[in-house]
Amino acid sequence: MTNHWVDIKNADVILIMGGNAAEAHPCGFKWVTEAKAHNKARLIVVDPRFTRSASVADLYVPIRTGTDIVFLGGVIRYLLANDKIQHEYVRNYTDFSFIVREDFSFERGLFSGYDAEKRTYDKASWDYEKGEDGFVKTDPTLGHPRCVYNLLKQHYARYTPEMVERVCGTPRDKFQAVCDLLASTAVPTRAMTILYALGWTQHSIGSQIIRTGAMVQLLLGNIGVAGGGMNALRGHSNIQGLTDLGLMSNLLPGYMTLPTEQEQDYDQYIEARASKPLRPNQLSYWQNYGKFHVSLMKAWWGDAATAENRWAFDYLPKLDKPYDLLQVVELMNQDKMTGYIAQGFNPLAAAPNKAKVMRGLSRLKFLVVMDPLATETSEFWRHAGEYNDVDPAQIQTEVFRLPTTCFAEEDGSLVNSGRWLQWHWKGAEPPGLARTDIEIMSGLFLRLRELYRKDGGKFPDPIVKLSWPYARPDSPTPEEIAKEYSGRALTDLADPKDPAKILHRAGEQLSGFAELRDDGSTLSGCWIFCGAWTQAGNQMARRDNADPTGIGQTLNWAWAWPANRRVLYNRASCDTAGKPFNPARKLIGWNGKSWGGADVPDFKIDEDPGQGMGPFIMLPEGVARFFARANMAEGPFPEHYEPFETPLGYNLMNGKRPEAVSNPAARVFPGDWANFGKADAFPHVATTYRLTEHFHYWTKHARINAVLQPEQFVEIGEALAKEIGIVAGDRVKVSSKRGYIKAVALVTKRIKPLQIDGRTVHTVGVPIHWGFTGLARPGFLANTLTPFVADGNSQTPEFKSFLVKVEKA
Ligand SMILES: Nc1nc2c(c(=O)[nH]1)N[C@H]1C(S)=C(S)[C@@H](COP(=O)(O)OP(=O)(O)OC[C@H]3O[C@@H](n4cnc5c(=O)[nH]c(N)nc54)[C@H](O)[C@@H]3O)O[C@H]1N2
Ligand SMILES: Nc1nc2c(c(=O)[nH]1)N[C@H]1C(S)=C(S)[C@@H](COP(=O)(O)OP(=O)(O)OC[C@H]3O[C@@H](n4cnc5c(=O)[nH]c(N)nc54)[C@H](O)[C@@H]3O)O[C@H]1N2
Ligand SMILES: [Mo]
Repeated sequence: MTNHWVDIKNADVILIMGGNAAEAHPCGFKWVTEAKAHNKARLIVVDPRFTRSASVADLYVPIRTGTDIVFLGGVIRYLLANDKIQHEYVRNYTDFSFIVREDFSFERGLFSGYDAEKRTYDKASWDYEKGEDGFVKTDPTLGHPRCVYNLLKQHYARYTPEMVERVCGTPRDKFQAVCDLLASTAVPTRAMTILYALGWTQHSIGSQIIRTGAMVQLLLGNIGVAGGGMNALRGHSNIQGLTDLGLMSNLLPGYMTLPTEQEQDYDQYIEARASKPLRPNQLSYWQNYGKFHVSLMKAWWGDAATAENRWAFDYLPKLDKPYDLLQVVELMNQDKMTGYIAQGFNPLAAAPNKAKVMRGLSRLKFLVVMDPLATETSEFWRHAGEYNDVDPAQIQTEVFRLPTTCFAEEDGSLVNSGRWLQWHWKGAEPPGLARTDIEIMSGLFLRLRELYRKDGGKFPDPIVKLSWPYARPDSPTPEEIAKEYSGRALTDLADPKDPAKILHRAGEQLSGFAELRDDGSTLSGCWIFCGAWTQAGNQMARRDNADPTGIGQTLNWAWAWPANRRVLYNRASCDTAGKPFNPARKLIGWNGKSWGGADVPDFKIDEDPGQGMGPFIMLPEGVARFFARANMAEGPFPEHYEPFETPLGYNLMNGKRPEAVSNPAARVFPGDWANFGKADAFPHVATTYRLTEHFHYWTKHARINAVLQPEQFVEIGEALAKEIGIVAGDRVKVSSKRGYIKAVALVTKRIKPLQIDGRTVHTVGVPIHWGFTGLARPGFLANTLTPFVADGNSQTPEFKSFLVKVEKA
């Protein structure tokens, strides 16, 4: 979230699109209710299904899955055509006036530089035009035909209400009603929040859907303000912490990135990330990358990371490709993976195309499952009737189960969607043989290190020299690890402005990331967490909910990254002179000497606004981007592509160009092309989702949840039920190109057929929670049905839109 949960109460308009907050985030949803009750906020829900969120909305609007870019592109067109934008904001705080290179082009669904064979773009032309001084050329009059404003207008001119109706199936009057409500927040005193989750991310074009939403918010001046923002409602209680700490194959902690295999040189690696400003007087805060990086390497390798060995740069793996879930399953299938550790993860249930995952797991030599429960993954080799029709004798994989504790049985911190690090305390002692994940990982590490010490190996240094300074090496405490993430001084640190003044003695906890240095004198395991545990103690354990201005800014409750800031980009809540656009919901302001207010300023604290520094200080532009340059796989402006399994078979937005029906830069493994179904055999659109009564695949082990939602069902609209001759309670068979499941039919008024380009399209809803372990009725895995294709940026699978055929079982 750019904002945070409590801040939702400040919104005047709430758009829930690509998520179902009432069911998947029932506690956080109370802030939506607060906004409606106390702020007369209007709630809009755009979803293929009439959900529990929709049931309390002022406006429910249906949409076909995977077509949100057409809808949002239509909104962009409407806002530009009817001059419903916040002018001062857009002119000063975005790249509207920036001039784009002459060789950049877009034609019928493809941008300049496409290589059809490799399915990737040469992105050189996706850039601004630069002057002799190295800065980007701009045209503040916005008259230049290649300035971002004009290119944007031109790009979305095709996204008309007629197209929205034909592609999304959204009735024109409903679309118009959404446009009017959104446009009402273009004035500086009204704000809209967008709440989204997997209904936007789990598509082959997911990242670009989210960008389109962000562009709408920028046009309306809704980023950086109270009650505004782009708010990703995250999943598992600590999934925000997972990405913060870099637990993705291409990331390092704090959103730093691993070097690629082309980057063998340390200086080259740093220079590519420490971007110089693209406009005069801009901050471009990532120029400090080296300080964050060296402090990380000191945390990981201690004294072994020295100036001479370039802070142990050679110890870092150099990436040839992302090693996300689909890649790993693909490598298993190619016999390129010997073993796999599933820690708190149930890939057989969670990954797409169960048959392919099954084949992959069966080819491993060993599989380690660290989990408090028996999962489908740990039992994948067991015959479970029709649901898991395998012959154990044919599977040679050796499976080890290491029973872990569960989050409620240990102390630690969780990062919520609003970036708050909240400390928690254990509620119970773990049962039986269960051990914490930290103990198990430490045990593995100490034994591996011993093996490397004894036997050597190709390159033992990264393991043997890993810093392990914990009082009990076999069981580091959460407190020790939290202090390390936050960071400390390794030598006495003098004040750069006054060398006689010592800021911190060696060994003291640091106050924040501004103190990090690139000379080896500081250590921090995750720079954005720096300040979470200071000399004053554990900031994450703070529980003072005082809210001095009444807008939900409880700065002494827990601790938010970065720097305890609650609303990112909050400088943009003020005009160019530093006066809040909306004094009634003031976050910060300029008092003539410094910035301050109800939040920690996202700006240089003493920067005079007259100097023209832009509010988006992490970007070299200093302003927000409509034109994404080379940062996205499929183009600098979001463009609609059909899901890989499309009920239409063509793309109306580009005149049915055959090479650009679906995302031309999505990731597909060669063997999977034959595994996509077509509408003639699989005429119904399916989408998968969760229910409040279950948490993925593990609450079916708890009796009360298993009783509440005992078995797999699928939601089918009344018209489709009639067409295939079934009534509520009948058993149906749902098939896709990958396999079939059987389920109880729930016939409902909540899913209506859509009219798409002159034909009727039915949507089928498939909740995801059941399988063949636990106390609920044994059943199929929903992911038997889903396709193996991913967004080319995030590698997230297309769980939300695929084709099936439903028939009476
Ligand atoms: N009770 C409960 N809560 C949970 C979880 C759980 O398992 N149980 N899981 C947690 C996790 S890990 C996550 S990631 C979050 C997920 O949170 P959500 O994303 O809110 O959860 P989903 O149920 O997957 O909801 C997706 C919604 O998007 C809609 N949708 C599908 N396709 C499209 C589309 O193309 N466009 C639009 N506009 N909408 C579409 C679906 O109909 C559905 O209503 O929930 C978290 N919260
Ligand atoms: N078709 C379809 N597929 C989907 C989705 C979808 O919407 N549609 N959503 C996707 C999403 S967003 C997600 S997040 C995944 C979820 O997929 P998973 O993360 O695999 O699902 P969970 O059942 O939450 O698995 C978590 C496991 O962690 C264990 N666990 C709990 N506490 C601890 C602990 O402290 N330590 C350890 N080691 N284990 C613990 C639980 O027992 C459980 O088995 O599913 C994905 N798959
Ligand atoms: Mo998730």
